[in-house]
Parts: sequence; C-alpha cells; structure tokens
Amino acid sequence: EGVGPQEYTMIKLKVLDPKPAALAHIKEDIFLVAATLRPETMYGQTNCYLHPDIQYSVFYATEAENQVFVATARSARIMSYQGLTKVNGVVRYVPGLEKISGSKILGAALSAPLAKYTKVYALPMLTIKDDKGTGVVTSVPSDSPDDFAALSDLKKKKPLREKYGLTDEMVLPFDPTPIIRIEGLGDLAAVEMCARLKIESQNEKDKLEEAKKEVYLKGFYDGVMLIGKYAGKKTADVKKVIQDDLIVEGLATKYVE
Ligand code: A2H
Repeated sequence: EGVGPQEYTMIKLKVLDPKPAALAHIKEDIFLVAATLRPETMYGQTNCYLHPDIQYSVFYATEAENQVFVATARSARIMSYQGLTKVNGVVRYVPGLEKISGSKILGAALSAPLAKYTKVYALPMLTIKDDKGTGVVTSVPSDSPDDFAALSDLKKKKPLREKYGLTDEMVLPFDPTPIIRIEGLGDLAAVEMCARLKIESQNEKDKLEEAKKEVYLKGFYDGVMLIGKYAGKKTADVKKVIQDDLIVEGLATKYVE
C-alpha cells in the first residue's frame, strides 16, 4: 500500500423498503457507505458488497441530515474526525446496533447513485478487509475484476446464494454495464481480463492481482467514458468532476484514511 493518506469517495447507497428486519425500526434514512477510488465508474454499479462475517456499526451521520450510516466501527471513528458524524470526535450508535454482522444486511435493496439499475442488492464478498475503507464495497463488475469474480461466483452457485438467503432476483438479472472503453481491452475491461486469465472465482488472489493491475492502469489513463454527462471524455479528466457532482448532490462525501 502507498504511504500517506488515501482519499476515497464515499458513496451513499440508500437502503430501500422493505428494510432488513434488524434495521426496520430505524426512522432516519439509512445508507451503506462504500469507499471507492473510482467515482467515475459509479454508472456501472450492479450491487454492493458486505462481508457476511464482518461486524458493522449503524451510527448517526451529521446533524444537518437525518441520516444513519452503516460501516465498520473503525471507519466510523475516523469519520467522526472528519465532520461526518453527529458530534465531532464521537460516534453515536443507533441503540443496539453498535455491532451487526454483515450477514444480517445481505439482501437489502439499495439505491445506488448514477447506476443504470434503479434497485440493486447487498451481496456477500468474502475478500473484503475489515481494516480498509468502510468495509462496504460498491460493485462495478465491468471495471473491477474482484467485483466481477464475486458476482460470477454468486451467479454460478445457487448453493452460495441460498447460504446467504438471497433470491435469484437479487443476483441473476444484474450484468456488467459498458461504461468505459479501454484500448485493447474493449468496453468491459474486467470481464475481458478475467476471461484472458481464466479466473474462476473470487479466491484466485494472484490472478486477480494481475488482472487488477492491467485494468486499473489502463482504465485510469486511457479509458474513455461511454455513458453519462461526460461521455467521450477521458476517465482521468472526469474523475474529480464526477466526484464533485456526487458530493454537490448529497450522494457522496470525501473520506480520508
Ligand atoms: B474500488 P486500495 Cl471499478 N476490502 O471501487 C477490499 N476491497 C476494498 C475495500 C475493502 N475493505 N474497500 C474498498 N475496496 C475496493 C470501484 C473500483 C475499485 C473499480 C476498479 C478498481 C477498484 C468499484 N469497486 O479498486 O487498496 C474498492 O474498489 C482497485 C484497487 O485502497 C476501492 O476502489 O487501493 C479499492 O478497493 C480501494 O483499494
């Protein structure tokens, strides 16, 4: 990992009705908050990942908004020093929800900013780390090999879906959306790299590392947007503008760690 602070865009995915039982009594708007380095890829969201065994926290966001966030306790503490919680330096948990395992939120219906799909679902990813970002990873299978591999696992394996209480409707209709064209890799770069390297599952760490390097480097510098307000422009030139647009609309904030 690099030295010094990393700035992420924290994307707010709103939990829709009917809410998971454990969250159903909450009056405020609830958001899963996902840390991403690629705000320009949010057009391609197909779902959001949680780790089933990670403990998340549900806590009050800034006073101005009547909102609660779902993220790891570690990231909540960091957020509290960045003006993102109700009281500076303090995390106020929703009573009884200081800790809730990801498995209890899986299957939640979500609204994902800029996504083509009006409703996406919280799905399991077993490679999420609890000490990076918010522990919530929004999924862009067109441009992230990790995201594509995890979604493919769920699509291929009915027992995996059943294990986490997911219906077919939460998984099967969601396909990678072409959002960025990369010279030599086409319009679905992550799908292409996973095919070239014959990646069979989200557990193929080394191959996924190789795929990521290729897609990420090329996507960052040579990618051209195929969709949205900035279609035709280079990814490197619109990353910041799209981040700003999302923030202005209240759909994201900056998060540094
Ligand atoms: B990125 P870095 Cl399209 N555990 O967002 C595992 N992965 C995590 C994570 C965690 N706790 N928190 C964030 N991430 C993912 C989009 C994306 C991302 C695309 C392509 C590449 C890519 C959509 N998912 O990341 O270690 C998030 O996925 C490639 C590295 O801090 C986040 O950005 O550099 C990225 O990893 C942050 O990783």
